[in-house]
Amino acid sequence: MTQNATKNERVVEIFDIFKKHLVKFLEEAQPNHEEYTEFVKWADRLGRAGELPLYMDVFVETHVLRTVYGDKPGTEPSLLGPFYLENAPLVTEKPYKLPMREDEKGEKLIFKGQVTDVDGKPLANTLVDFWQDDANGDYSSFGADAPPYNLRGRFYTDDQGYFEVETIEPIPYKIPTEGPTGEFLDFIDQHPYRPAHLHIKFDQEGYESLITQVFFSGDKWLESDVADGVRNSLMTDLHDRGDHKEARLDFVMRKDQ
Ligand code: MBD
Ligand code: FE
Repeated sequence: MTQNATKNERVVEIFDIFKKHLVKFLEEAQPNHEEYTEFVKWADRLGRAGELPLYMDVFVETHVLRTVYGDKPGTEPSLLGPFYLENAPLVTEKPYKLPMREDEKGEKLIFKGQVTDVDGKPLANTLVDFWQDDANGDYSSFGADAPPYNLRGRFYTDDQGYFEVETIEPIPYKIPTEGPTGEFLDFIDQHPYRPAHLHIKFDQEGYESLITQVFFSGDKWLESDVADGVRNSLMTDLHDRGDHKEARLDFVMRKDQ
């Protein structure tokens, strides 16, 4: 017998566990064959509409994070979400400012923070990868009329692990409702909103990549975030500084393994 070179033991392991729980789930939920067929048609529409990443990141990603990273030290991770793009423009000129239009709508926001390890040692030259929605509630490159990579940028922390970046205040995000994901939201009677949030991904040699989000106290949707991405430790205050707003949050990265 020749060995099947592409057999993946981890897939076998996960599929076995999945089947065990699937049977338990079916025994409890007792979907009939018609309901099964309706589900397959809906899942097919979901995929064809390109909404599979959206649906997964809204309804499943939070559970992956809570299960695996629940009680580890360091900043709590939050959802990567479906709107991350690799290779956002590198911003090198200080003061850092996210790429935006000349007449970008929205309130100017200065966001700052310090990145350290779990012992409080500053992590200089950490790559900070930033993305968010615009004042219309759109992410660039995903149906927005904004130019590619608008409000997306990468920059490095200074020798004290600090960074400070100019952007605009994000607004609450309404996930698309006109497709199969919206259909599903109607079935479960759930609103389509996420509280306003900043997405940040931190990368540093020898440390676990940290993917997280920042939320603002007082937001109307914090308690009922459709994607369940809010964590109390990721909340900060927006301070009014007259012609702009300012917010700060510090971040803690943990070593690889
Ligand atoms: C978002 O903006 C988001 O961050 C997530 C996790 C899911 C859908 C839209
Ligand atoms: Fe988002």
